[in-house]
Amino acid sequence: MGPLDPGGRIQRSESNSAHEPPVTLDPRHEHWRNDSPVRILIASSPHADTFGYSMPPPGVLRLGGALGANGWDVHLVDLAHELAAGHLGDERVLDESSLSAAADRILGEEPDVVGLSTMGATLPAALVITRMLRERAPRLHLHLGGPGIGEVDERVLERFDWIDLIVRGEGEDTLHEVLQRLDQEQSLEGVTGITWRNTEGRILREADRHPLLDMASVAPYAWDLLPDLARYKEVTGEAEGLVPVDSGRGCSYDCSFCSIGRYWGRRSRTLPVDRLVEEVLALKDMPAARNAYLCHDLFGADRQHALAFCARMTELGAPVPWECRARSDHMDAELLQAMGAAGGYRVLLGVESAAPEVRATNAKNMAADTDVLELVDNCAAAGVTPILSFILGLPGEGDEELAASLDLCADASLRTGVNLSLHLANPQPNCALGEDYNPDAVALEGIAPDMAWGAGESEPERELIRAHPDLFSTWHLLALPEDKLRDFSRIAKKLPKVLERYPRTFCLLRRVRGENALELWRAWDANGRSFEGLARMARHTLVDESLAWEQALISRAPTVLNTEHDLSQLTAALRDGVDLPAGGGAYHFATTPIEGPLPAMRTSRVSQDVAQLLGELKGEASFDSLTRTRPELVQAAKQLSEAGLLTLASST
Ligand code: B12
Ligand code: SF4
Repeated sequence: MGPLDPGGRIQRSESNSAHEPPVTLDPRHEHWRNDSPVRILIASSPHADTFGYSMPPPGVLRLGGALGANGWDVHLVDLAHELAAGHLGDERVLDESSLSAAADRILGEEPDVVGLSTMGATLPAALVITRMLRERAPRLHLHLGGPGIGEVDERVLERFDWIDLIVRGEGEDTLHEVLQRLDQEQSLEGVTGITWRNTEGRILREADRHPLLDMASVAPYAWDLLPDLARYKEVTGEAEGLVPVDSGRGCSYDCSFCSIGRYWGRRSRTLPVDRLVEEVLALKDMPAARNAYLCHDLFGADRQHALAFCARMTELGAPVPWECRARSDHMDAELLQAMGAAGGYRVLLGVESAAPEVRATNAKNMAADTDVLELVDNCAAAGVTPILSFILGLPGEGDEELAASLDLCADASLRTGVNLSLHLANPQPNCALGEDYNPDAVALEGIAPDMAWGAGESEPERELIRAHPDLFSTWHLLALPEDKLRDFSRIAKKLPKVLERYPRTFCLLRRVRGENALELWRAWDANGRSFEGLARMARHTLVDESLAWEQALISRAPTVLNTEHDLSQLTAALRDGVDLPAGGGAYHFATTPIEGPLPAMRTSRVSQDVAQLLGELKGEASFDSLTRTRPELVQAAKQLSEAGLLTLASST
């Protein structure tokens, strides 16, 4: 690290090379590089989240495309992928040694300027790597950019004097202008969108840059500058073949817990329909690509754009499946139908809380008439799987509001194919929660907020996090009583899994015990048994039958169920709050796997004879073996097979 000299200039005094003289880093007065064109390297900061490894970073790809189009000698390195691929060490974990290898990997490209792309979670690693870079190559110009740096820019420059410049917000035009100035050895004064250190060591925050108004001008991805997508998928084994598409940027809202609105200047823009269609269709020619992941957080904010995109994809025969992210109040039956027809198969929806007051306190501004359960039904009708996202412990949430959210999760889980995603409120920088609660926020051992998963665990990162808690509130939770935070964390981890596996049994238990979802959760949590154990403790025949049914569905194996209750009435009874099916009857059901893009099961009501026959045929592997062992059953087995109730291979 270079100390500040008395004149306030940064003196780069430490060098690994005995031949290298100390240099001052000031483009106005010094040749800080040789005379060849500026060579810039953009790297994404390393991260140990497996899902993260599986997708190349779209921001870095766009920057590569934009700088290349402007004639710069640009290189890209995705350090998350390099880490996972074992290129930074066999251990494939973030530690002193892999961070050091990351610095060497960057230096191996012989850049003049290095820009690290950071999220809040990867900022500590970015700082460790850039510190190493400064020690090893004092002449390098070191930049940071990305969503992790938008608001802590001045403090980062004040405290870490090895960083020269921070780009705030959209990077394409800003970086181009910075490189032009550096290339011509001109001052950076007045370049909008940067915070930087001048000759006197003063930190200057230039005015914000206006976000690009027209996304038509963004350059195509520089796919050729990163490893092939197939390498990404090979390394992580991710099977969905997801490819991120920079489909739109920004958000005009300012929800208290989210930094996206502020980072992108509270403006939402979309990639023009033709460009978006083109970028999605490009997946067809990309080995290992299957599904497009539209990155814009606000699909449907521009409804005409969303409908036009869907119409075009439908005309083309929906050749590429895609998923997106949206506000619940921007979706409705018409748009969802259009999405489903166009290949849209999944949408992440921010619900945050079931309580309108909590949403209002946290500036969600969700339309008052949004009916989440109706929305889920509309998703099911359109064949689009909703992921409902909730945040636990937001300001304004008490037990009553929390119970309402968990009840909503339970009710939604009774609808077909819902995914639930529960999070803890996290006062990260650049959002209202960060501003209002940062000084009191707490880090709790064993509970990393989702934003921080997979990062901040190496000693050099931890040292920075400990020394600068105000910069790294990505690791913090709201200052609520510890037992409450731990309770939220257990709910977030365990409840979605139970509701995805046992939606009926959970809702049935809630009903027969006369409890709400929070009370039932607490009873289960205090009991310490598995959920199945808790259900059996109820000693209630319908609960037992519901559990057996759901276990059969989870097992994905064909199963016969003989019950006292008509299970075909159960879901509707729970969903609509009408009488539960009466006991004392004799019902028979068969569960069978069905073909489709996602694993699914069908439950059919069958006669006693069929149930008996299916029971007898259980364990039979093929028609050939059946012909040898029980020839008298072959004809009946064929009929069952044609009815979709039996799956026997035709030959061994
Ligand atoms: C796609 C996406 C992913 C992908 C790809 C990640 C990646 N490395 O790019 C996946 C699914 C892998 C992912 C994972 C994670 N993500 Co993510 N992700 C997104 C999402 C939806 C879109 C990002 C995007 O590509 N936008 C489009 C591109 C063009 O924008 P961009 O990357 O920001 O880049 C532009 C500018 O920021 C700037 N810029 C960026 N880097 C640099 C560098 C330099 C030098 C310069 C000059 C400029 C610059 O210029 C770019 C072009 O204009 C955003 C939400 C959002 N809308 O931003 C969340 C988001 C970025 N993710 C987030 C998080 C927390 C994560 C995880 C850390 C979660 C976790 N704990 O596991 C992981 C990290 C994994 C990893 N390896 O990095 C948070 C970050 C919050 C924050 N303030 O830091 C966001 C904002 C979502 C949120 N919940 O708020 N993510
Ligand atoms: S949660 Fe969604 S709507 Fe709210 S600010 Fe973030 S991106 Fe915008």
